[in-house]
Amino acid sequence: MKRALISDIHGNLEALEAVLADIQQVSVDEIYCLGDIIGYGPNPCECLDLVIKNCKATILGNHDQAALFDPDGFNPMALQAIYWTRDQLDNGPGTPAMVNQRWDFLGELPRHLDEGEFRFVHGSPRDPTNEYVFPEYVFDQRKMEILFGKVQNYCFMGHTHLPGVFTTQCEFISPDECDYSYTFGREKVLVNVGSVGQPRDDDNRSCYAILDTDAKVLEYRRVEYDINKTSNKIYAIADLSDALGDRLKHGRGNSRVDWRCCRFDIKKETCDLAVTYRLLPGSVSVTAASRRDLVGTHLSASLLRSISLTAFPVTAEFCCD
Ligand SMILES: [Mn+2]
Repeated sequence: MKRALISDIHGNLEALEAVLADIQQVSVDEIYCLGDIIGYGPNPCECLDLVIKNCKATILGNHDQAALFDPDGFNPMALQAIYWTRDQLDNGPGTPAMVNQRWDFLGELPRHLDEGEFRFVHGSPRDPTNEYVFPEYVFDQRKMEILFGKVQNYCFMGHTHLPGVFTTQCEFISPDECDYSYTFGREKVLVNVGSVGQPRDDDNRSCYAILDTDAKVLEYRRVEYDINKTSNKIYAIADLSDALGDRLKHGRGNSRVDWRCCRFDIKKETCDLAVTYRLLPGSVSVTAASRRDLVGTHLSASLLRSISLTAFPVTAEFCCD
């Protein structure tokens, strides 16, 4: 069976329509959605309607959950967007029955789905809704062992918006590094399928994956969509920060130290002071005492206060994925 795995649509209708059109061309049997249908983007109702119509199974994402309940750990930009999204869901287009259908659909979403050797979650196999599995976690063998301990064979997830395959050898293999195709062996894998509506891996095209459950092959696909159309909608809505439109054009989340820089630096054990990290527009400059302080961390407000400023320059913004 061929199954398309989409995730992190985030109210981006143009991206979702482009991906659904691409899926139609490659003939899959069914579509699973791994959560975050809404939040950030300008068309939550329309995206929900398309997911309800097209997806055989859907998992609850943290933004879907935040629309239903009190948001937890959201920054001001994400918080304002989720309150606006709630308002859209309450007053959105369609009949009162459609409004109810959208809320009912969200309210009944499962947190995970297990089908034999396949597990589907939004965040991680340990905490299916909220935990991130970032590429740099491959540096933390103990953590990866715990996560793999929660998986029978193959686990599929979204949440970080960073597509790639984690192996039990503590590797992270991006789509580029496997030529967009990965064949499963007997080893367990954790697979991030990437984001349809807000890619963050420096490629602004929508990302999704097709899983052939018989051949045990995963194929990544990238799809172009009308980014300017979506961004302009965001710019026209006061409650959605312009930064949410800007980031679609760059295809990146701009809160974190680039893990590839960290990986490179760790191999060069003696070059702390020579490293310069990517500077991001409009971000807050900080420096850190050691590169080890930065690997695998979010630069949260508390971290910024606790770092002693000595060595190389690093830049970050506060964010909520
Ligand atoms: Mn997300």
